[in-house]
Amino acid sequence: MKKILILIILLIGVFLIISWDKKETQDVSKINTLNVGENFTIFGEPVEGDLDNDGDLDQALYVVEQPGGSGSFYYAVLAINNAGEYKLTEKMFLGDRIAPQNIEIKDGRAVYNFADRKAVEPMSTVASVAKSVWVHYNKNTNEIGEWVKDFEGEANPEVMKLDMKKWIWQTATIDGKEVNPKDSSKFTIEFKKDGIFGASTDCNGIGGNYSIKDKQITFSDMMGTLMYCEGSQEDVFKGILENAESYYFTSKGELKIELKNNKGLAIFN
Ligand SMILES: [Ca+2]
Repeated sequence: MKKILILIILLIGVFLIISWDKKETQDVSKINTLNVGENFTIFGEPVEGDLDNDGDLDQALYVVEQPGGSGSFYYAVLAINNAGEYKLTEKMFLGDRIAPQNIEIKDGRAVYNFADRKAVEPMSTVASVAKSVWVHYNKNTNEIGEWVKDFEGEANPEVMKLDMKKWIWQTATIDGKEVNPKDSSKFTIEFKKDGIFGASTDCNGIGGNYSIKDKQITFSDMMGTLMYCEGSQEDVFKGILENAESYYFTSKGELKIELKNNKGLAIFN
């Protein structure tokens, strides 16, 4: 009788251990079961942090594509946590045969640190140039892009600046709706070094001041010519400037301006 009792207790114990183990494995492996795409694998351990500013932990990961041949293409991908379900963003290319070091979470962004080669060095050279790519997640569009931090005074041609060109408005998402300029070429904005900007719409010219602090941008003292044009989209464009909150650049060469209160986003190129 005693033996049977001990046996039963042992069996219960074993059962508990097995089910506990299973539970743990499921939680940990959740991220690893994400389908990152054919020929892609997750490289190293994902790093946790809040990347969409909603208080829960998201994940940043390296994925590597080995399509065959000698290339190994590394990408940044974020897994955004929605009540325990992770949704992957698109992939952002980092480099071919780079040497990933780690990922840090800073100011709600994922910083990918890795070693790459100089542009002039052949692929056979060991990657030795330290690089950090700040990856910014946009909640409104579920897109990621490179965020260029503190570029003032940089002479690197790869680093984008507000005053590098005349920006042309391409599209916007405002209150969940896509808004496209009827004639994109008419909506432009130019940033001068002294904090003054000049813009044009499909009707008037606008000018004023802008100020930048960290990633934040504010347009102020806006003035313009006062022509009236039937069917003009000037109010939409002015609304973008008036509601601008922050900006960043993407690897596609775009300038993205995010609006206050998650109202939306405008894309310039
Ligand atoms: Ca989050």
